[in-house]
This record gives sequence, structure tokens and C-alpha cells, in this order.
Amino acid sequence: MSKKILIIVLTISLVMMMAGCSLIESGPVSSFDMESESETESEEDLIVVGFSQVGAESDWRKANTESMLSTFTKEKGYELIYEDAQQKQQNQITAIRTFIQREVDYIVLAPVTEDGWDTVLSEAKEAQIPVIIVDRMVNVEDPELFECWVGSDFELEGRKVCEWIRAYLEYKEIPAEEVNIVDIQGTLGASSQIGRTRGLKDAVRANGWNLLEEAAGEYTQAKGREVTSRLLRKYDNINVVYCENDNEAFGAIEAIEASGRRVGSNISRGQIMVVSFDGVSDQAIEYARKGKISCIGECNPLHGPRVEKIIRDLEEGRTPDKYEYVDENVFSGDISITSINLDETVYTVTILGK
Ligand code: GZL
Repeated sequence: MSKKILIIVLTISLVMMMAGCSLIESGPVSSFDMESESETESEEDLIVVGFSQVGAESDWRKANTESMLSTFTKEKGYELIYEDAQQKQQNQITAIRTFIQREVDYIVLAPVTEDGWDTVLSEAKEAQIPVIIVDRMVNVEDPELFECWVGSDFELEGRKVCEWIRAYLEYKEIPAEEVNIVDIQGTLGASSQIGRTRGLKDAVRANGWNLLEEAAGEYTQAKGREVTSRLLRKYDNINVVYCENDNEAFGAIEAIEASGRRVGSNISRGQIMVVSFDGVSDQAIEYARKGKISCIGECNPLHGPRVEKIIRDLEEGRTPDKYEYVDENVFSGDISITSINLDETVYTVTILGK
């Protein structure tokens, strides 16, 4: 390289180094380098969100995860750190500690169960990182350990489905004392399990139904099938199976049909009525349309935009509501019951056309 060219290259290099780019190491300055320069700047402007998700146990959970991932994108100004806990609380606690070490701007927690969060949420508070709880609730001594919560009223979901059962059986003139119901519960200790179970137990007491047994179905199809099979072998008079999510209902239906019984709302003709919660998957809606699931209590999974609104409020100095409940419906393929009435509130039943 001639002396003159060397002086020119060294001069350009000196100028580029002063401007934070490099000519010699990475070749000519390209759109990529400039982009990486601007990307580096925009990287620093991103709001970093650490999201600890329960797992991928159900269609609802997958839809909830998709809602969060499609909301917190770089294009919208976020860096999302997503951790799947495979339904283990210890994995969530570890994830939160990692978020604290990485000094994220916000922690979003979808807690697998209600208890056991005081210590790790105190650590987040100590680190001055706001925590948003989504879906299920946490049961902590100090409610200041989290900014706010957004999710469903699970007990109301249970009460709505039970009121549909009561109204339907009344319409079909089936006496309450003939109702022999089993509860396929969700993950024990989860707010959704606690609320839906409580809604059922209140209805059993109020209506005089027979609650034969409660059994943990863990919100999965496999466990729902296993537990329902066991209960069908134990009891010969089951005529209602209350599943605390759709995936359990899919398993329960498999078990009922494998036992030679039929699912359906015509319990006076020996069918077994299956009810469930979520209403997220095409399969669930199809089963409801066909009457394989008689009634579904909606549980809306689309929390991504709701959590983003909370973060925007906090970023812009507004105070979000401490507790935000999502409005939800009841679905059925049966036209007999078009609305249900609870505490003077009328809830329309969404009838799914055949
Ligand atoms: C409800 C959610 C429950 C769903 C299940 O908000 O916590 O967990 O009903 C899911 O499908 O597994």
C-alpha cells in the first residue's frame, strides 16, 4: 500500500474510531453497521420485560403465551425475556431472581399457585422493579409487593356455569336430588382452581346436588382422562362431570366414551353431562356446538394488550387499577338457556350455532 493511500486509510480510520465505528476491523461501513449503530441506540431505549409463565399445560396457556409474545415485540419498543416454568414454582422463583440480576424494567408473573411468593417479591421490591401479576393471583402478606393484577373472576366463572346447569335441569324438570356430580379440579392451589371449586361447592349446597368426589385433573387432557376413568369405575351414578378446563374435558369425554357411556345433556336418558372452562380452542367450541360439552365458562387468555396498557400507564406516570377483572361469557350449543341471572346481574349465554 503506497504511503499516500496509507495516510488516507489511517486518517479515515481515526475519524471513524472517533465516531464509534470501525473501518479496519469490520470492513467498509455498511448499512448494517449504521443500522447496528442505530439498533444499539434503540436497544437502550427498549423497555425490558421479564415474563415468568406457568408452563404450556393447556390450550389456554398457549394462547396466553402467544398473546404476551406478540404484544411485547422490539417493534413496539420492548425486549421480552420469556421463561417457561413447566408448572414448577421454584422455576418461577429462579426466573424472577434472574430478572432482578438483569435489572429488567418490569417483572410480569403468571403464578402457578397463590402461596409462596413473599420472599422473592420482596427481593424485587428491594431492587425497585415493579411486578405485575397476570391471570392467577398471589396470596402475599403485603399487597404492595406487586403493582397490580389483571385476570378473571374464577369464582364467578364457576357460579355462572353452575347457574347454567341449575337452569337447564329445571327447564328439563330434572330434580336436583338426582344430580350426581364429580369435580375434575385444576392445579391445586391455583386461583382458577380455588375459585371454580368454590363456585361449584356453593351451588351444590344451594341446589341440593350430590357432590360425589373432587379429584385433581391438573388442567391436562391426560390427567382428566385418568381421573375420570377412575371415578367411573368407582361410581355408577355419575351424571355430571364438572371439568375445570377444556383440556380436562377432552380427557373426561375420552374416558366416558371408552366406558361405553355417552356424553350429552340428556341425563334422564343416561347421558353424562360434561361442562368446562376456557373456550379457547376450536376443539372446545366444536364440542360445545355438538353438545359433547354442554356448557363452557369463558376464560379469556388475551392478557398481552392488558399488561402492555398497565406498563404504558406506569411509564407515563398514571396509576393503574390495583385489580382489573376481565368480562367473560358463557357458551353453549343448546338453545334452552339464553341467559343466566346471578345477584341481579343478567349474563347472556352465547349460543353456538350448529
Ligand atoms: C385460568 C388459567 C387456567 C386455565 C387453564 O386463568 O389459570 O390455567 O383455565 C390453564 O386452562 O391451564
